[in-house]
This record gives sequence, C-alpha cells and structure tokens, in this order.
Amino acid sequence: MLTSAAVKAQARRLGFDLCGVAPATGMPELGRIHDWVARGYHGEMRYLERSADVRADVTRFLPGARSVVMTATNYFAGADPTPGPVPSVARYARGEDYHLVLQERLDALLAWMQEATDRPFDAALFVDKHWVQERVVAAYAGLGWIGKHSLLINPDLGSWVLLAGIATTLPLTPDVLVADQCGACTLCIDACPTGAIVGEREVDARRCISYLTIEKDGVLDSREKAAVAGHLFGCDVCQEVCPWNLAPAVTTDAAWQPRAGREAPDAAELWQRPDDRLHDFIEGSPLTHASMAQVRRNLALAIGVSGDASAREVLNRPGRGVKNAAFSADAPAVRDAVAWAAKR
Ligand code: B12
Ligand code: SF4
Ligand code: SF4
Repeated sequence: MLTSAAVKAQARRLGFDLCGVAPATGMPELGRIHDWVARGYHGEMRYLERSADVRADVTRFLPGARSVVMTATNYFAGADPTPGPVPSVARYARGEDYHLVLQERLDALLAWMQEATDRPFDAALFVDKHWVQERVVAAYAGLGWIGKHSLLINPDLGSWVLLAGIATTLPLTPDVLVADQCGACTLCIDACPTGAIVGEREVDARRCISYLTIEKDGVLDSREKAAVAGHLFGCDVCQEVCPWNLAPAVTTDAAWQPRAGREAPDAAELWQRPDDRLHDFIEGSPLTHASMAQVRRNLALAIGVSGDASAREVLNRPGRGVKNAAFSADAPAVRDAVAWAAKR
C-alpha cells in the first residue's frame, strides 16, 4: 500500500524541500475566492473569474479526488547587496522557469506513485497556472501558515518557497494545519509601497506591483507608473521585511541560481539591446510570461527614476532588432513610459 510517508520521502529525493498531504475536501477557505473576485481584486486576470468554481473545490479539478500531495521548494539563492538592485527582478524569476522545473519533478513523482502501487487511481498535477488555490491546500497539508501578506510561510524555510502538487483519488493520510505565527506583527502591510495588502491575508491585485509589472499589459496610469518604476519583474518587498525570512536557508539547487544577470540587471544596457538580444535576458525564466513590450515598458520606467542622466540619454535610442519585425519599443505602453521617464 502506498503511504503518505513513502510519497513524502520520494518527493524529497526528487528535489522538493517539503511535502505534505491535504484532504481533497473540507477546506472552507477555498470558497473565499468568490468574494475576492466579486470585489474586483483580480483586475484583468479574467481567468481567475472563469475558474473560480473549480478553484473553490478540488473535487471539481479532479473528480473523485480524496487527497492532495502538496510540495514546496525553496528558491532563495542568496542575499542581495544592501541596498538591493534597481531595477529588481523578483527572486522567483531569477533562475529557471519554475513551471517547467516543478512540472518535470511532479511528473517523476507521479510516475513513481504509479509504479509503487497496484491499486488503480486517477491523478492530476498542478503548478501555478492550473485551477487549484495552492496556498490554501498547502496550509491544509501542514506546510506552513498563510502570512498577513497572504503567502505561505514555513516555520523553517520562511516564505521563499514555490508551491505545486498532485490531486489524487488515493486515500492518503492527511497532515494537520500549522498554527499562525504572525502574532501582532504588521511589517509586510506597513512596508507594501502601494497599500495592496488591504486586509490581513487579502491582497488587491490591482494595486500589487507584481500584478502591474507582470499581468497588466498596456499603458499604465500615472499612479501605476510611479509604483512600478524600479521593479522590472515582480515585487518582493512584503517578503523582504518579514521576520520569518531573516535568515533563510540558501538553496544550492542549480535550477534556482540566477542566470543572464537577472540578479542585478543594468536597465540602460538592456534597453539598448535589440529585441532578439533582450530575449536572451528573459529566455527560460518566468519573465517570458510578460510580453517584450511589458519588459521594455518596465525598463523605461526604471531608467526614469534611476537618477542617472547618461542612462536617461539612451531612452531615445532603444535597441530595435531584426528588420521588419514589430519592435517592442514602438508599443504605445513603451512610448508612454519613455515620455514619463523623460520628464522625471
Ligand atoms: C493570481 C496570483 C497572483 C496575483 C494575486 C495575488 C494574491 N494574493 O491573490 C498577483 C499577480 C498579485 C500575484 C503576486 C505574487 N505571487 Co502569485 N499567484 C497567483 C495564483 C496564480 C493564484 C492565487 C489566487 O488564487 N488568489 C486569490 C485568493 C483568493 O486565493 P488564495 O491565494 O488561495 O488566498 C486565500 C488564502 O489566503 C485564504 N486564507 C485566508 N486566511 C486563511 C486562513 C487559513 C487557516 C487558511 C487555510 C486559508 C486562508 O483565503 C485567501 C483569500 O480569500 C497562485 C498560484 C495558485 N494556483 O494558487 C500564485 C502564487 C500565490 N503566487 C506566488 C508568488 C511567489 C507571488 C509573488 C511573491 C511573486 C513576486 N515576487 O512578484 C507575488 C506576491 C504578492 C502577494 N503578496 O500575494 C506563489 C506563492 C508561494 C507562497 N510561498 O505562498 C504562488 C502559490 C505560485 C506558486 N505556484 O508557487 N500572484
Ligand atoms: S508584492 Fe509588493 S506590491 Fe504586492 S503586496 Fe507585496 S509588497 Fe505590496
Ligand atoms: S511580516 Fe509579519 S505579519 Fe507579515 S507575514 Fe511576516 S510575520 Fe506575518
């Protein structure tokens, strides 16, 4: 018989730092997504609206599901110099694309589970984009508690962990919830530059810099431009200030080591690269989830607040790229960002 302990041990062998099991039913907090969407907090992420019913019930994601094998993987590859790099690339995006890395590891875990038992079962894996609310399930799998910034915090690893899992019809022994250890602290709420943490464990994505840099395409309004300026992709502010991340374990996993200069990007140098060479900077990383125009828009905004006159000089000379291709520098959002940056 396949046991929870055996699955967890195999998950660790495959490179997951933590593994726990949640029951597939009896997670009332999953239903809160309806309220969150009704308040419009998802902004232009319409896919969350469309998939809310499935996200609220794991047995709609996998009919007959009885358990969820949930994993967490540490991606903290080392401290930044003080002050941190500007523009910043969020830590989770500096190495390889976690969607691909974790999906491959989950494939291997599922193949092992199929080998390890004669009992037929159904299973469906998920990494981020699939229709499962990973933080809630991870909390029920005993991997940590949901901090006031709404991210999962593990008592040993902090919050620099990525989540992924496998829903299955197998009846595995579940873990139990970990006690919330935020206490009276409000550091993340106080530090958020845009007031996006509108309540404890509740983020209005429309105000979150992560959303504005990655998800929001097109021209940003002036408040949004000011918030984004200095962030190239994502935002780590609420996690940097968290006491549970004071001395995080440093991963030696090759997948999460920074590539292509993403730990300290040079905005002016990147701006002058033609699109095909700018693509080298984002290739194989989560940055490919943003469009080239979004990356260039965020670069222009960063140059605008850099205080470096020679960097601002190059705003008029964006790298263009191969002949006849649509240049990202000509996108309306990029032109608008250049005009904003030039006035700073
Ligand atoms: C949409 C999304 C976003 C949006 C919205 C964020 C948000 N807070 O909801 C945006 C683009 C802003 C975003 C940003 C980031 N994201 Co994101 N995102 C997602 C995604 C795809 C869905 C999240 C979702 O459904 N949100 C809607 C709310 C309603 O659902 P929820 O997250 O499940 O939250 C509920 C719980 O907190 C629960 N709850 C509240 N109190 C309690 C108490 C208990 C006891 C329990 C059990 C539950 C519970 O109710 C909440 C609210 O209703 C998930 C992947 C996934 N499939 O789950 C990744 C995910 C949450 N993101 C992740 C990351 C890393 C980030 C960033 C750090 C990236 C960055 N550096 O820029 C930022 C962090 C911003 C922040 N403070 O949240 C990781 C988080 C890992 C972790 N340690 O928790 C995830 C899990 C991706 C992954 N596979 O690892 N993200
Ligand atoms: S990721 Fe940045 S903008 Fe979003 S909630 Fe955290 S601190 Fe605020
Ligand atoms: S900063 Fe404080 S309140 Fe926010 S998640 Fe960390 S411990 Fe909790």
